[in-house]
Amino acid sequence: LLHQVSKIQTRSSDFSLLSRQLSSNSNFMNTQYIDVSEEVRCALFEGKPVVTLETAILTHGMPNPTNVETALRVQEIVRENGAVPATIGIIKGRIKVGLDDDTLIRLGTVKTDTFKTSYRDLPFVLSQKLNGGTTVSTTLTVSKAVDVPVMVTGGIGGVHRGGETTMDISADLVELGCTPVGVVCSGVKSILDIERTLEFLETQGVLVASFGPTKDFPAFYSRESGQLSPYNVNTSEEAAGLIHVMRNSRLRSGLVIAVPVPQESAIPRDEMEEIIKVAVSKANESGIRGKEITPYVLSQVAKSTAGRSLSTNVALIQNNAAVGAKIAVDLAKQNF
Ligand code: PSU
Ligand code: MN
Repeated sequence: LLHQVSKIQTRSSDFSLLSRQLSSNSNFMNTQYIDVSEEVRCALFEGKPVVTLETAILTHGMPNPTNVETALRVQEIVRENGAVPATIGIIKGRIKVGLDDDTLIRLGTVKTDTFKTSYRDLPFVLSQKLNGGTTVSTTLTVSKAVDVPVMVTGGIGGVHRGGETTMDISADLVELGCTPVGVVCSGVKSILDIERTLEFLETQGVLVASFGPTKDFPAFYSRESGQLSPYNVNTSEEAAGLIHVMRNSRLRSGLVIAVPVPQESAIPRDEMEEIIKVAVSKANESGIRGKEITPYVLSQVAKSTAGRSLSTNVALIQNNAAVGAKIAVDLAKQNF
């Protein structure tokens, strides 16, 4: 019994040490607004591979019930590939790292009063004790605050078409520029201006590497964008190597590992282009602005492809989850 008690004591003092480490880690974000689940806390303490997952896709990017099914499946895939999933979302003004299934299902089902929470929205959502799906920009910030170096999403935000006049540039790009976390995604949606997005990432100091044999920067629904990625890696070890050096050398910025959608689920680029043009001009005509644009265009595209774009979206996120988990596993090895 004594042995057990002392084990428990060590454990709980270990945990308080961990919490102190976590809050002092942040000249970044104070962890007092963050609750880390027991499972994720243990994994972090034991140096096990962890992958963070965003929830703006769950709350604003996909229709119900596909959103919930996908979020749950993505967590399973992360586990099957040897890492611990940490889905991040905001519940009544508390940032949760590692949502339990019931909470995740509720967040993806009851959509009234649920905020698409980008970095700039945090003071409002937290102080008003609201629920929120976290975009890549917020998820990155929280990942850094709890010291998880790998996050997975479908596609990051980017420079919007016409961004040179509207200045609609996703906060994802700016946070990537000052948050040393590796983001595994399928590039940016072709609803965006891909060339300018890559330029902006370069300016922010964000390394972009495509993953696998395709040298093109992927365009979310399509494997190619017509723009080359500045770098290319072929294995999860190589990708982990990039993240390891980025962190170990204390660089300020993050990096993007761009994984093309699996061939069998891809939609050809020229086919997507027409559909997207229509959706973007419909958004303009209907006066859709700011944070509403991405969810609106995604839903229009899903409608006009009769759900095909949604299946592609699901397939690419699942694939990214597998790749992200493998990278986290290899990174955990390099960190020892
Ligand atoms: N990837 C998807 N669906 C999405 C998004 C990404 O497959 O809905 C979300 C991400 O959360 C990303 C956000 O951070 O869209 C970008 O929104 P905006 O363009 O308003 O910055
Ligand atoms: Mn925007």
